[in-house]
Amino acid sequence: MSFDLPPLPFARNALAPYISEQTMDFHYGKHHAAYATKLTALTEGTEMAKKSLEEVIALTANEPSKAGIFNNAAQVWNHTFFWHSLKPSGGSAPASGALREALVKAFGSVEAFFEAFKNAAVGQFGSGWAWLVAEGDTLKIVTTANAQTPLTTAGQTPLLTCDVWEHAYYLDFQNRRPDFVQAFLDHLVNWDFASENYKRHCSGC
Ligand code: MN3
Repeated sequence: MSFDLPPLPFARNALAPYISEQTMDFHYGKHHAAYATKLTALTEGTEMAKKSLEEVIALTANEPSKAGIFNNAAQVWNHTFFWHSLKPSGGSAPASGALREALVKAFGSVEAFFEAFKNAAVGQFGSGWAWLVAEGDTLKIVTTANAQTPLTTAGQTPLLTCDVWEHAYYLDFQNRRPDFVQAFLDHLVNWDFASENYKRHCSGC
């Protein structure tokens, strides 16, 4: 078994001008692909190769001797989750429904959520990720460094993520991470995906 690069849920040019085809060629075609290739090479012929991606992440998290496997496995998972967090002509916010209610309850208003998410994403020092997660009956914004993922935090269900590694935005925004995060919130967020994740979380409560 190998850890294949999952297909993109949209065409490589579908998110332009906010995420250009050139960025997708590098970010998906080179970075994401390389994590999958390295993970396959690192696990080939071992018990890990028979596990699911989620199992590999759980088995290697917080194990310094397995950091190479963890980093590549988590980055494969995080990137696949990120692509599904995006869609052409996305953004704004869910007009109605349980997730909108939960956002208002947790952050005061949808606008306040946007501001808090942007501040967290911009404030993540160096490479990492900004996430909207569900925990119990509330929502939280968390950031993770490098390949870290809320998947390994008991009780947290990731709903949505924004990749804030420089490779995610440098070709399109250079050093302007705040502009990239704003474009993500205004034009790219796939709220249908976040709502589905939230529904699954709530059915497990
Ligand atoms: Mn990335």
